[in-house]
Amino acid sequence: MGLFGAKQTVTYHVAEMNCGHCEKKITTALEGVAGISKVKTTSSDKRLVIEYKGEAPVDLESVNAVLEPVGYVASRYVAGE
Ligand SMILES: [Cu+2]
Repeated sequence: MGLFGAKQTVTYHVAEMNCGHCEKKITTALEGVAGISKVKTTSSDKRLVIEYKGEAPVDLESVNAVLEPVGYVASRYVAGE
């Protein structure tokens, strides 16, 4: 847990997340991965928010090891993009 139990999140961009079906597929793929406590996807802005448990955020490489087999690639998220 972070300080005072604050939620720790990391945000990524998933270019091919276009609809609710994609959201669900990505969420399902990432939920249950060690270190991930919650996944939130928003296709309207192609945003993937991962709530994690450990000290370090779940890195892009780990996320893509899970997403690429189901057809998606995550990248660094830039606000307002
Ligand atoms: Cu879709």
